[in-house]
Amino acid sequence: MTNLLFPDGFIWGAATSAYQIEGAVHADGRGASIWDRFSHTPGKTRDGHTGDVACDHYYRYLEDVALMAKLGLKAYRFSVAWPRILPHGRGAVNQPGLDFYKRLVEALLAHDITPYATLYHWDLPVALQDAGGWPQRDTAAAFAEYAGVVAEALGDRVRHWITINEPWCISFLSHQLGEHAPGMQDWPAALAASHHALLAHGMGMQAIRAAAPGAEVGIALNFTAAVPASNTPADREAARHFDGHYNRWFLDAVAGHGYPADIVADYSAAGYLPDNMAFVQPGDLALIAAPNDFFAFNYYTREVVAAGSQPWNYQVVRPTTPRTEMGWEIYPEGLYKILLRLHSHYAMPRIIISENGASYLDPLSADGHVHDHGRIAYMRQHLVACHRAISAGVPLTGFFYWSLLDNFEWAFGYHQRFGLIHVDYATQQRYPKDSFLWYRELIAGNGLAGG
Ligand code: IFM
Repeated sequence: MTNLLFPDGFIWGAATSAYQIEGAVHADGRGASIWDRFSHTPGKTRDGHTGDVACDHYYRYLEDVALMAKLGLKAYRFSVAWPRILPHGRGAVNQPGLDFYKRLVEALLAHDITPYATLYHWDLPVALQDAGGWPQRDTAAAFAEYAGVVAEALGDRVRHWITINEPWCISFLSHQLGEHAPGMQDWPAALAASHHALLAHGMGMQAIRAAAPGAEVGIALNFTAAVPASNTPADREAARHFDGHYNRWFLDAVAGHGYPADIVADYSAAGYLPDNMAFVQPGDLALIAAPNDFFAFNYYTREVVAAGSQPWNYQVVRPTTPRTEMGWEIYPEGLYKILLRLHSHYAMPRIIISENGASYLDPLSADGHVHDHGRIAYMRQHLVACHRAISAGVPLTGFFYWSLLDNFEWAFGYHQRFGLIHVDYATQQRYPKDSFLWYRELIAGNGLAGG
């Protein structure tokens, strides 16, 4: 039996993002984002699903905060929708948009739930996309303006900020693979976007700290553990590249090591850097590497990679191990290893897991229950990995389950369910799942004795 007691004051949280839950896309002066446009473009999301209504959280936030209180959450990570605040991306501030987040934060504080506000979780205002979007350097400057506006308005009540969520997704998933908005397939644009998303983080941190002195700020990177399919030099070379592309590209830059030279060389050899990293201007790397108050990351799975004809042509191998509904392998060992690596190699002084969770489609029973044993097992295994890491000296201080509610899972629409709370989208009724009750017990006991 594993003893799963966590350090006193451990931050037990849950996370969501604006476009995935809020709905109300035309309410109170909100502008359009690239996800409004993308999801309304035929063929981009499963069954043409959009976030137009989502979980209707914009109107039901009080009910949702009451559920958070029932769960005993210590902290809630939400994102602010940039187009609610600056409908055209820059310039005139839309006060009703700010007021919504003020009301949300007040409700959280009234229940002793610490707000963690993410400023960018992928809903770029379309006006900025039309001016070039993330491949354009100016988007980072626009982000810093926006960050300053929000921090100025909420900074007396919100002390914890995450600038940018998952820059890998913002750049490569969205500009090279084309699976997310804006749906581009262009390596040089994706690489420029990756740099500008990190630059936005650096500039945004400055803006937040200027507007809200004493605020604690970080970025949320997403990591995928990379494991070679065999011990052959060629497979290990493929895993090196995969790890560099998904993880080190962002991590090394944020940690002050600059972009990894081996990956720059791989991208150059592949012809992906025609301008030879000209997007990196003097001073950028120092801005990107400015110390964060905490280091946050999201973890879900690993990939097993085998050699291709070149490191960047690696192949993903699919072992027949258990997977979640997303098809993502359940691999808690990867979380443990990443935590140790952040500690031993990068000496991160304070670490937070800003997302970890699993999609399962367990049905709602006639009596209003969802018996989501798979999710509970996933959570338990990943929390055991966290606990092992803490015992090994890793300064892990918080864990945010993804997600509080079932919600709009981007290109998968509503066909994936990550929530602790089942949402019946036809009625907008919320039903806490068994995992909600399990997590509630865990939070109340600050872990599980004999867990
Ligand atoms: O739903 C997403 C979230 O928006 C970002 N991180 C991964 C989650 C699951 O895919």
